[in-house]
Amino acid sequence: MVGTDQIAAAQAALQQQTIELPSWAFGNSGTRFKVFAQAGVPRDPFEKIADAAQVHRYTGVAPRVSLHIPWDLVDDFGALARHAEDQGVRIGMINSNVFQDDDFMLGSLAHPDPRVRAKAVDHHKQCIDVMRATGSKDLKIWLSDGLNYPGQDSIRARQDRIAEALAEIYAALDDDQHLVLEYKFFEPAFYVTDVPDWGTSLLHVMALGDRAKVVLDTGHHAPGTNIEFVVAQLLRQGRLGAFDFNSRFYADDDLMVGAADPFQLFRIMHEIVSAGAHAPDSGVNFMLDQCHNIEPKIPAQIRSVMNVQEATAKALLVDAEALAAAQRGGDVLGAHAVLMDAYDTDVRPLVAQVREQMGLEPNPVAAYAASGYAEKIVSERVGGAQAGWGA
Ligand code: RM4
Ligand code: MN
Repeated sequence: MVGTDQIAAAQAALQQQTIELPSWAFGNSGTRFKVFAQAGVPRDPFEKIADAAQVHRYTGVAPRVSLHIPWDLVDDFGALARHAEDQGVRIGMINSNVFQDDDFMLGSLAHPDPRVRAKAVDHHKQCIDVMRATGSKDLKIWLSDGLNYPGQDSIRARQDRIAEALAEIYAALDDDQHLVLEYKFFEPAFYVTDVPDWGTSLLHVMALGDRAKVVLDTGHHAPGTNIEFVVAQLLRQGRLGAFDFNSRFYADDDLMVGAADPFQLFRIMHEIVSAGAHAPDSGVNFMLDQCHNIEPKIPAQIRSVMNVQEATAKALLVDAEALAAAQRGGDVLGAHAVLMDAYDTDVRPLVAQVREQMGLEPNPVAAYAASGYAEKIVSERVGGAQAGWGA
């Protein structure tokens, strides 16, 4: 039975949990066919951070914003970091981008031409400079490298080139900075993706050192992949560095986390909570990697943060003792029932109470809507070029 102690402990843990926001969720985005413009969208990284700060203001648990370079390039990163602080947030991970330059058509760190590889490594060194200027401690790398046709390049040589380039990037980091390597099973390449799965990412980061870990983007797996199993394995190795949360129906859909399969999100959070990896000092950075193409962006981020909180709350309500006893006794249905009891709990009142404990409005969606911020940015942000993902 879940007692009042467990509920209080769950609420305390939820007050400590943080979820990082992606700057690119606030700019315009779209599909391969069309990037849709929304009124009031930020024109620059300063405005993106202002929007992200709204999400933190009403949820209380989203105090960091990831930047994407060069999308978020500014002349003075110190000023951007101070602006973030003024808004009550700070700069989180720095994401490199070696997938939008003509030079990278055949790859970046795996490219057959050493000149292009050097250019890709240099871009990462530029990102490390941004980290120094903003106080960010994490460099996040996702490579679009791969092959479309058998014979196009040597599969093995490309792994060697990636290993060599990553070692150079890792060596350029300061001692208190970390590198996280993201994997994705396909797209934009179709025949071979050079970092397609957690095994490949893990091999590369293990070769680098203790400050290198794996990023798990929930949308980057083949249909049917048991993501909580991957989570368990990476946690066992101490190599789960970060999550990119989102939802998928088909491929890398980048929809709101918990929208497509809330039960999967619960199962993931159950693995996290049972390993204690939800604790703020666990070294796992929980962040969103989403695009809001047809829905308003700030409310969509608020909703996403709430979805992660609710899945975490349910995981925190699992009766761990009863579960362990049922598992030891081989009670298949009893063990399953313990988990389902937690999943079937309506945790919305519990999470609303957490917000009140933190001095916030219980309903962040309603509080944001009532604030008038959405109308304000539509009327104020006239002129200039809206930020977009540059596709
Ligand atoms: C990639 C990957 C990265 C993200 C970019 C925008 O598919 O998920 O994490 O930075 O998209
Ligand atoms: Mn991602």
